[in-house]
Amino acid sequence: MANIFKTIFTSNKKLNIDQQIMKKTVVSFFFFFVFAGAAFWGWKWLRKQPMEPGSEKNRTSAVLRKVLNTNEDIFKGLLSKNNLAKEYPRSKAANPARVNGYLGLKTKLDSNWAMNVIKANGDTLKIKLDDIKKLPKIEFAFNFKCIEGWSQVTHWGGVKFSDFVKAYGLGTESAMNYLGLATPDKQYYVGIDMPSALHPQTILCYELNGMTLPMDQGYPLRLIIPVKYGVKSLKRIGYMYFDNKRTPDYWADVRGYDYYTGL
Ligand SMILES: Nc1nc2c(c(=O)[nH]1)N[C@H]1C(S)=C(S)[C@@H](COP(=O)(O)O)O[C@H]1N2
Ligand SMILES: [Mo]
Repeated sequence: MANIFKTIFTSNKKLNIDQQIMKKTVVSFFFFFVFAGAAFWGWKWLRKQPMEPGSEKNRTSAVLRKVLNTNEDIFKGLLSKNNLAKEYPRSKAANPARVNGYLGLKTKLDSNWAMNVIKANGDTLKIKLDDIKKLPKIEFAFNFKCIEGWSQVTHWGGVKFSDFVKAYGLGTESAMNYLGLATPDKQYYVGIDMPSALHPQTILCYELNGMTLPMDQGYPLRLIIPVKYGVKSLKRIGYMYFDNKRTPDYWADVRGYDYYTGL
């Protein structure tokens, strides 16, 4: 045995086929054990690391959280205003469009609905759908993607969020780092980084396929944000607020999804 090791690793004669196979096998096993050992050791180390403060119940590893946050920081940097989501001919749009997600839609819609915009100084604006409709309207079709693994081309109409903040004098608010949206019953809520909210294709949307939004697709007003996965396109906006810290997010807080879910 010792002999054959000596032959295959130190001999400078050309090895025969059996010796070559033997050499490759030995080398492969060596690396296999080194990597398996490293993985096992790494896993034991990870298990011993402290949990993130405040996550006693759902036990989020502080180290893993740091990795996720670093990834998020890298990928949020990829967003740019010049980076438009591809638009499609409206004739390619699904009709009817698929419905997904009923969080925050189970409560009866108040016939007196208005969007509550909570300003930085605590004042609240109550904005009706008719007010929104007075602002310039844009329409486009794009490929809407859900993290559950489906996507479809859909055609939406509404007001650019960036036009909305200008029209309502929300300069101080839109200079903050994060936007927050919640349904009227607060059962569903999303947090969005401001650069993505101000992206030229992010709209406060009130039309689907050229018609009034269906109830289960967010009537009277929803967000459509093509630079993000569907989870961020909150249906039935009840509240809008702003913060320099991350605003709460149904899927990112507790449930541990990526906060930015950028595309
Ligand atoms: N209020 C509310 N908005 C929501 C959801 C939800 O459950 N409740 N689901 C989200 C998800 S995961 C997706 S994919 C899209 C689906 O939009 P659609 O029903 O118009 O296809 O809505 C998003 N907005
Ligand atoms: Mo989704």
